[in-house]
Amino acid sequence: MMKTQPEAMQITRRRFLTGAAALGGVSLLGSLWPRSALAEAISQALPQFVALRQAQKGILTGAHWGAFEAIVRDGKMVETRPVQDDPFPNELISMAPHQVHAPNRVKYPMVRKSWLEGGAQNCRPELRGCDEWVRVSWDKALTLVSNEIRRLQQEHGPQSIHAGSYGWKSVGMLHNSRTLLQRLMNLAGGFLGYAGDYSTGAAQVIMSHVVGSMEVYEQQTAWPDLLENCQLVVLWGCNPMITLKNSWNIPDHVGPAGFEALKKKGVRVISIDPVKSDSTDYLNAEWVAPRPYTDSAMLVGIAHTLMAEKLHNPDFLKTYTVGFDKFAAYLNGEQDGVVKDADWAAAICGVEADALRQLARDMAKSRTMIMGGWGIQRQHHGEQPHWLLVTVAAMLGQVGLPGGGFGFSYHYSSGGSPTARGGILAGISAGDAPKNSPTPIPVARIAECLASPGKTIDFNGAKVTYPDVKMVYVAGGNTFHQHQDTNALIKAWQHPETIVVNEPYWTATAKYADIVLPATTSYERNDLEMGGDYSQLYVFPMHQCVPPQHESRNDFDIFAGLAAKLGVQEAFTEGKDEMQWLKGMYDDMKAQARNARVALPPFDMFWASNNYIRFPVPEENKKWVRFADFRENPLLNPLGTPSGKIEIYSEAVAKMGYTDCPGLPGWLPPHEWYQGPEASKYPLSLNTAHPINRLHSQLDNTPLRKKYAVADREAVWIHPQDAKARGIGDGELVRAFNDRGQILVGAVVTERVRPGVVRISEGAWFDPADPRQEGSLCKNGNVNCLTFDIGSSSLAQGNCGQMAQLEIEKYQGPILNNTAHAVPAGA
Ligand SMILES: Nc1nc2c(c(=O)[nH]1)N[C@H]1C(S)=C(S)[C@@H](COP(=O)(O)OP(=O)(O)OC[C@H]3O[C@@H](n4cnc5c(=O)[nH]c(N)nc54)[C@H](O)[C@@H]3O)O[C@H]1N2
Ligand SMILES: Nc1nc2c(c(=O)[nH]1)N[C@H]1C(S)=C(S)[C@@H](COP(=O)(O)OP(=O)(O)OC[C@H]3O[C@@H](n4cnc5c(=O)[nH]c(N)nc54)[C@H](O)[C@@H]3O)O[C@H]1N2
Ligand SMILES: [Mo]
Repeated sequence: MMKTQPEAMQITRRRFLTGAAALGGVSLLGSLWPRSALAEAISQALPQFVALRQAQKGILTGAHWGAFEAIVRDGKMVETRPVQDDPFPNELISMAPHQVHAPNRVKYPMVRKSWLEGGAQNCRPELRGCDEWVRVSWDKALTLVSNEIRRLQQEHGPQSIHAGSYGWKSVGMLHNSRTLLQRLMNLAGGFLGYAGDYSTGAAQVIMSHVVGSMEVYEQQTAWPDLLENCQLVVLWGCNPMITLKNSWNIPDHVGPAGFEALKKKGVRVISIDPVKSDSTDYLNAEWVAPRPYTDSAMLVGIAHTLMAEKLHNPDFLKTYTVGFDKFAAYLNGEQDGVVKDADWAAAICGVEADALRQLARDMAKSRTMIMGGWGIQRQHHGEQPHWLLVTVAAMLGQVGLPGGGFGFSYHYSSGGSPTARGGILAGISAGDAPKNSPTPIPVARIAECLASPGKTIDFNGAKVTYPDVKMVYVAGGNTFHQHQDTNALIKAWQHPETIVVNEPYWTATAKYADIVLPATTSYERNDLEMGGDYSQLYVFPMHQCVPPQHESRNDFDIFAGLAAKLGVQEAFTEGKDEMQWLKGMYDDMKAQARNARVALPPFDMFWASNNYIRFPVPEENKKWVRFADFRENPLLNPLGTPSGKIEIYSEAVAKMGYTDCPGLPGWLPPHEWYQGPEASKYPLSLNTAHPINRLHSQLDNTPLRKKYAVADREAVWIHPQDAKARGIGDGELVRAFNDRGQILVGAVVTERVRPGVVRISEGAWFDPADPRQEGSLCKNGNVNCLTFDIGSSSLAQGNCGQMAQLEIEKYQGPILNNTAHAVPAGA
């Protein structure tokens, strides 16, 4: 990717730079050269400083969906252009103007009427979501919030304030709302935080026992190596062409480009998914559709075939793993008398036994990369599928070989994009937690924690007791979208005395708060962000495109304002303003880059040039193979497990004594599924994949919605057989329901789902027809009204958002307007 420059030219170009800097800094430079010329000149001097080759009309910034130039006219963002470097630009980028100028922005600080009148302790929490709103001044709002923080710290201690605030916020290393909230709370006396995340709750905990690291966020075998050596890709519950659209940082989109190359090369791909995904189409993959939530059984059956047909690699198992003997005994049914062969698996997973056997043979005869997605672990007993994927990969014996093994992040933030050589931006930190800070709760146990203070649960070998939470503070997350069993959440949400939400928009979480503080979008402030989560390939400036809209403020300024009221302003800001923070971050990154022998321009010049940095990628990193060092010398490079090897059997997990996650992986029937007792009433199995044209709930309030909404609601994909049996036609309104809730969705009748499966993507904003009524119909189709809220197991306590049994029927009730994106009365 990097063009190399002859040494002599580099020197003269560097000299040019020194001379230019000596002229006296940026403002002068800026006036001597137009911006584009400046960028061009620096680029020639420093090849890693990429000149934008487009007309330099736009303002360079970025988002989870990509880096782009924003075109601003008369103070309004009107258009966007992806940066030319982006190998796979993404339509979501075009929604930035709609984000800024959305009609449902929170315009002013607002307080719920009963909270304002009654105070925290007489706030009538049952009126959250249906009370009136009162506009207050910023000073009043900050006084109310800071007084509450002070009171609770004094009277109930830090465990009474839940400020974990899980969520995907916006990109930016300074204006990181969640970290800023935690920074304030640490200075104010501490807070209740969380452990884990919604993405990989089950997998990250079990993987640390099985392979000694979270694995899900590790760099993957590099794409160039994969393209050269891999003969078979198995996408296991993995839809990369969709999930790679967005990244935690600004995406480099090297992953989708990798898959494009894979397709061009004609590498065989098999997709194992109850839904025919866009990736299946794009990659011309063979589609194998198991019954939902039965992957563990399917994997056990495949493992049995490998063993029975002697397709496994005993040498690899002996040298690099522990516990295969116990697993073999499980497969042979030595304890329970049940032989878990392909026929046994087929009866559970609904894929024919011969197909399972063939899959095992194909994987064994080819250089195979098993790419595991994460939907399969966002389930009850979600620890098992990834543990079994590693076990099957270990039996195949290709772990650590070029192009083979398993990879759990090819579908996420472009894992496998080779690591660049340069510097890394460190963001603003949450600071040190005070000594008396409470033990964090598993992130997805929030509702149970709010509802059941004093209750003790298991968590990865430890016990966690829920404190009595009096305040919840959310900044950069959308609890009413992310969390399971929305109706139970609403009840739990009534327990705290005060709920504060910083938000750019009137999301359901904001509507269910007591105090809402209007936050800017990332396009209204200056920031810096890395491009490429795994590659660290780019440094992007995020230039402010438009002024803060309405009365919104940056989260940094909101928390600095609260810090001032709490007497900790100096510690919060360290006496630095926005640009001083950014310069500090840049300078640290630049020093690292210099140590890696990559020269960068001074900050002011970088900033003024409206340009970005692309670091060089060393050749050896393009050949990097995950676990190669372990394979080469397992004694010198052991894994971080107790044995130093892959643990097919984990003594540590076994010792915890959990029946819902024993020491050996296997098939454990889930809480709800098609063979469970609930299936007679609720025969359909839910699939809640991540949305194609959103990031979770983000962008639901933009015109992109027209692409997927059906009858102005979130879509439900139904197999023609299931639709016919219920008299449902394509495009019609459907009520989807179970004992936990009911939602309105629009039917897409399609053979892309396996019969018995319905797909409703996560992320539609919750919009109850009557917020005063328990279990009211959600008019927009928030799927979490239907999911259940239990932990994946006593081990990981991950969420189970990717499963539930339900029924659907044609909707024949009164016409209900969708008000999900409307502003509440008085706001
Ligand atoms: N059923 C089911 N549920 C799921 C999932 C599933 O597969 N199925 N997936 C789960 C997963 S993996 C995840 S990661 C979660 C995602 O859950 P969230 O991370 O909560 O989802 P987002 O929609 O990204 O919410 C981010 C919120 O931050 C706000 N925001 C953006 N920028 C800023 C800012 O600068 N300042 C402030 N104050 N706010 C800002 C946005 O407007 C938005 O409301 O959902 C989980 N929920
Ligand atoms: N466009 C877009 N990209 C995103 C996000 C987004 O919201 N939108 N979110 C980002 C985030 S935070 C995360 S965590 C990742 C999520 O990445 P993942 O968790 O991997 O994504 P999902 O869409 O939840 O699930 C991937 C696939 O698993 C399949 N699946 C579900 N249940 C089963 C099952 O029981 N068996 C099998 N075999 N397959 C099953 C689904 O049909 C889907 O095709 O994506 C990231 N990228
Ligand atoms: Mo996630």
